[in-house]
Amino acid sequence: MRTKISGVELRRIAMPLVAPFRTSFGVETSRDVLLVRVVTADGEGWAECAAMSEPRYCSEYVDGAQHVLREFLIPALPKDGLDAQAVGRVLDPFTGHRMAKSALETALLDARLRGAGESFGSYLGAARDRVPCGVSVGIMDSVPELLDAVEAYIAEGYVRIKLKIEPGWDVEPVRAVRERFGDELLLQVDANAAYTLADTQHLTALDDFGLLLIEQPLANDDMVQHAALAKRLRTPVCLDESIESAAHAAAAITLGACSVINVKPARVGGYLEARRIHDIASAHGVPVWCGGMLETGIGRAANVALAALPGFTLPGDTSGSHRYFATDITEPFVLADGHLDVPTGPGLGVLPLPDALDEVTTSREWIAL
Ligand code: NPG
Repeated sequence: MRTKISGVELRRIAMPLVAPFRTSFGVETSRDVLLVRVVTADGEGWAECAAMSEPRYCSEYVDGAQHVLREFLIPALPKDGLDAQAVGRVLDPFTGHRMAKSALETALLDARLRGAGESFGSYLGAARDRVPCGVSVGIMDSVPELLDAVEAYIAEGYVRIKLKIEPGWDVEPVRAVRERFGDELLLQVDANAAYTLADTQHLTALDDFGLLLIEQPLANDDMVQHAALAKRLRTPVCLDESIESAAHAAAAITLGACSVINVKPARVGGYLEARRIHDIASAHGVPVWCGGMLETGIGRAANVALAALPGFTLPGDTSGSHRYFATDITEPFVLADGHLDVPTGPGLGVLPLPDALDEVTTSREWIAL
């Protein structure tokens, strides 16, 4: 079904975080988010671009994403309209820029699904109406501070804890969390590419703690080295940054570079590619889970829908809105019994609240087609 598009609004919002979030690649204190709103003959569609302020997690960054959308991706959309499922093919001649592409495709899918009265979850193939939620815990100044934070998240109901690690903050915090909260706690770690293969011996110390997985221990393009490391560790290796497409996922599985995949739709160019990764992983018996990038309610809604697919067998980084923001731009996602409900309304099932959105808006531009 072809949808005629009249234009796209690119809107920037500034969202202060409730607490600084530190990873091995930097500290976030506020989220500078690019929102995409498409206006089509079917109605409007919304999406959130996951690119961060600086190109540290990957090469994309929010000013660059807005630039490539304005100058290349939006002008490439055919004037007489297109099927939202064909967006990927239309944008394919432009290399990279997956986060920008993902936002444009998602907004067009949202418009189409809202027009058709179908939810994003139903369209993607969701198999449940709520998803179990984990929480990602940043690097802290001290172990007692970390234990307090983990205790509070467990009290809120989070069913799985992910600790950010880096050289100098790995075995000790993991041991402390295990000793304090016991062996039953679902626990995993995320290095964001902070180690090299020379650290193998050191990383084997983590094998004693019954972790669900170690995420992205080595550099993004170290696929072969990840395969070598995976042979030496008992802890399952999960890839995040290394997997930018279904082709990468297939290669990683074939190589033995990972036995679990963190699927972040923005990182792989959109929810349709994310579903392809889910399908490939499922066919190989490789579990996947849904990552997060400090999304507002708009991005969170789409992630929760994806996390409801049958192959997402591990809890995701699909935390409640208040994990990051005092006030969200949508109705907040609130944890109930450690789960979030999959939105059931048409499209993403949530919309920005106009007043909350205006309050945090820092700029808007309209690109007519
Ligand atoms: O809960 O939304 C969330 C964040 C989960 O740790 C998280 N995200 O490396 O997975 C990651 C990390 C991240 C955050 C990556 C921001 C990139 C940007």
